[in-house]
Amino acid sequence: MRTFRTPRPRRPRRVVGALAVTAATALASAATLLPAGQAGAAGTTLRSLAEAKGIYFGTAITQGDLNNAALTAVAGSQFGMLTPANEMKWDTVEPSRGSFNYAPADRLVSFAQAHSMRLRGHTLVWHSQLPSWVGALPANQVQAAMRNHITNEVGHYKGKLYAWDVVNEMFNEDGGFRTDAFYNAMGVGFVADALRTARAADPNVKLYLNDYNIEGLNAKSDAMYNLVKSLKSQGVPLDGVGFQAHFVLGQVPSSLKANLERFTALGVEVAVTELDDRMQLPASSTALAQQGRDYASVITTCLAVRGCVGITQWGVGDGDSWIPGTFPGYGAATLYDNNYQAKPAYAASAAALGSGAATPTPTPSTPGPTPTPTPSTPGPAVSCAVTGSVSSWDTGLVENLTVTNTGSTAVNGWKLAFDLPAGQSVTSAWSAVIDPSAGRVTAGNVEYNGTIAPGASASFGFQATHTGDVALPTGFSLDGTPCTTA
Ligand code: 9MR
Repeated sequence: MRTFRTPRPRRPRRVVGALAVTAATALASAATLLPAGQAGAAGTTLRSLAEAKGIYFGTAITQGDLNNAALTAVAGSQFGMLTPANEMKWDTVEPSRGSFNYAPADRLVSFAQAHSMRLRGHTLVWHSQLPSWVGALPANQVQAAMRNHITNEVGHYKGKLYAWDVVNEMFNEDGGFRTDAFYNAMGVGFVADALRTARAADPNVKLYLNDYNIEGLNAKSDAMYNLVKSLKSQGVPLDGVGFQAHFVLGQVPSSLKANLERFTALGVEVAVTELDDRMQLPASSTALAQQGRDYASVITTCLAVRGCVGITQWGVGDGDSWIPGTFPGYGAATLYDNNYQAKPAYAASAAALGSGAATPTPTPSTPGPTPTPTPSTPGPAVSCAVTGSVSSWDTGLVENLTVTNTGSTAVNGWKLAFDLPAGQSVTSAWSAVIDPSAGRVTAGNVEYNGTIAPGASASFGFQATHTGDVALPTGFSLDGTPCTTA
């Protein structure tokens, strides 16, 4: 990790993290990755459509899936975020105490990087897929084992992930805490302890709590809400809440939007992390049409909630889904059939992401009355400072930048220009629109971070390819005024 010499500013309190690239950039990058025969409308992908709207669209895959050419062709082109479905779980990573195995997850990380996908880490602390040695520990050793596991795994993937599901599925359906090894040993405090340990191991990755059946307003989501509120009030590092969203056909909760919004009001971002929508088999055309409406409503809701940063479908096609194995007689839960052909829900999802939206015809400008200039006392000149960090691997890098308004008047709508080192080329960006992709580029604000009050900051980031020079950019200027970096 390289940083400017300045100390890192406090993590911004505002909800950030939605992905946004210019439509042109998104389509261009998706097009270069699009394999022949790809299902979906020519030239557009769920990924590019979602990114043009400022959110991500992701999927979960296993290392075994990497041997399936049809699956990887869809995964690598249609989705911009990848969650390893099993390979980052405790039973794979640390099957015996102190012995760590990252090879399976590393393969998935390499696949994501090769396809310029970002990654969600799943999951560090969970009662399931937990090796028996953890459950057999005396209570007074569980905290040390948990901390060691988190420190090692988060450290291994430091700088490579967008987010971690730090604690998964900690609640029972009635909102009580699940009495697993962690709760039994440490009580409710294990959640804060896990989050703090993760933050110490990677200061930049987003830290999430993740659960199912918390999508609507109910006792379980109330419990998550109260926990998040309490953690935030104590200053515990927590950036987001993941709503798994394993839905049953026709039962997307009508309170989804209100529920997501009560969480974002607490200062966390939200994401749909494991979306699927199961139906009784065989699937009828009526059911498949309903599934399209279900997917579309989830997407429309996320787009309508400021701070909803993206949606991940759990699995690529119906044949990869966990549903038939767990709910006999049910299935057909994803956007793709067993042969990776797009189902009606694909078109419904693409439409919800704006695929059919007509490009607005610019209104011919008839010269109207000249607006009277508002008398203004000239305020102090814009003044700014930029801090940043970069994490790189052989051909790629992830960079996070924070621009602070060091002047005394608010900035309303901003453009930060800077020079990328030779050989670096932006492939995707979040919380800013970056154009062009190389050379002297300009990052412009997205809707929700356009105003920077005096003393406040805006943060954004991008992923780029490089040819060896992984230095931070130089020559920053905010709306034409040079910024300091040291
Ligand atoms: O998709 C995962 C499947 O391959 C595993 O067999 C299963 C074991 O619990 O876990 C699945 O993923 C789960 C996820 O990690 C947490 N939420 C529920 C998912 C479906 O079971």
